[in-house]
Amino acid sequence: MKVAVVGATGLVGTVMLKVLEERNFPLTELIPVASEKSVGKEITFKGKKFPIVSMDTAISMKPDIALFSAGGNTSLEHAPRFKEAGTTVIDNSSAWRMDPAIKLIVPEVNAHELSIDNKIIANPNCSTIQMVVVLKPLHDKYKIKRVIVSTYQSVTGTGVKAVEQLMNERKGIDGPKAYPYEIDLNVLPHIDVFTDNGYTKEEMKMVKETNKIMSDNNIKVTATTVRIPVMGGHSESVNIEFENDFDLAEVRSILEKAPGVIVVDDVANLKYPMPKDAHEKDEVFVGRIRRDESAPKALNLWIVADNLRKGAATNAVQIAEYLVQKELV
Ligand code: 11C
Repeated sequence: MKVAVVGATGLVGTVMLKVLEERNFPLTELIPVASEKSVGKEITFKGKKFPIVSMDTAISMKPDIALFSAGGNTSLEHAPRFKEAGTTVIDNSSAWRMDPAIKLIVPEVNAHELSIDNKIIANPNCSTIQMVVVLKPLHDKYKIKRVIVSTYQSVTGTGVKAVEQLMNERKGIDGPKAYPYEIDLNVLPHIDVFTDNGYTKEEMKMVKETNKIMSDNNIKVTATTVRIPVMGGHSESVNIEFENDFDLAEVRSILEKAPGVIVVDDVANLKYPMPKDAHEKDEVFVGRIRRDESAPKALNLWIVADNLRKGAATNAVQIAEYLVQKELV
C-alpha cells in the first residue's frame, strides 16, 4: 500500500505516523504531505527517511490511501482531487461527516457499511468515537432511548497552540492564546463555536454523529462539552436510559467482551479510567459502571480515551486496515 499522510507534521498527523508504524501497517511507500514551508524536510518512519511533498506531488504519486488531518477547508479542496486519482481518502476533519453520501465510520460499530465505492470516508469527532464504541454493544442488547453526556476534554483536541497556552500559563509566561480565557486552573464550558440553539458545534457533533454512526435517529442525545486543563485524553460522564431493563453484572460482562473496550472498574481499590492512564493507548476505557438510582432502566458510566489516538489517528488507521483486509482498496 502506498499511503499519503496529509498534515503529517500536525498533532494528529504525527500520531498517525506513529500508529501506522506501531501497528505494522502493510505500507510499501509513505508519502508525507504538509504545507509549503515543510516541503523538502524529511520524516523518519521505521528508520527510513521520507521527504515531505506538496499536495500536487502527492496526487501525482497516486497513493492507494490518503489519511487526511489538515483541516476542513484543505479536505474539501483536495480530497476530491485524490479521489479523482484513484486514492481512497480517510478524512479526520468535520468537512464530510454529515454528507449523506459519505460513510462516517468507527470500525467497532459500523465498518460493515464500507464498500469499494467509498472513496472518501469520514473519521468522526474524537468525543463521539469513544462514546459510540461503548454505546454500541449496550444498544444491541438493551436498546438505548436517551443519552446525556458531559465531557471533560483535553487541550490536545484544540491543537498545538492550546497545549502551548496551557504550558505557558503554568510557567507564568505570556504568549499566544487558543482560548478566550485562561485554561490553567480553569474550566471552559465551550468547545468550538456556539450555534443558534445555544449549543456548541462540538455538542451538536456528538448528537448528529452518534445517530449517523449507530444508524438510529431514535436515540436521543444531549451533550455539554467542556475543556479542562488536561493533556492525555478526553473523559466523559455518560448517562444512558434503555428501553429494556438490564443486569449490572451482565452490562459489565458485555463491556468486557466489547471490541476496543477495556473495563477499569474496581472502586474498592480506587481503580477507574483516567486520561493519564489512557494516554498513548488505542483502546477506550470505561469504569464507574453503576445503576442510575433516580430513573428506571438507566445507567451511569465514565468513559476515557486518548483523543489523538482512538479519537483520531488510531480510528483512521483501523479504517485503513479494514479496507486492506477486505480488499476494498
Ligand atoms: C476538540 N473534538 O477536542 C475537538 C477536536 O471535529 O474533529 C476535533 C474536532 C473535530 O476540540
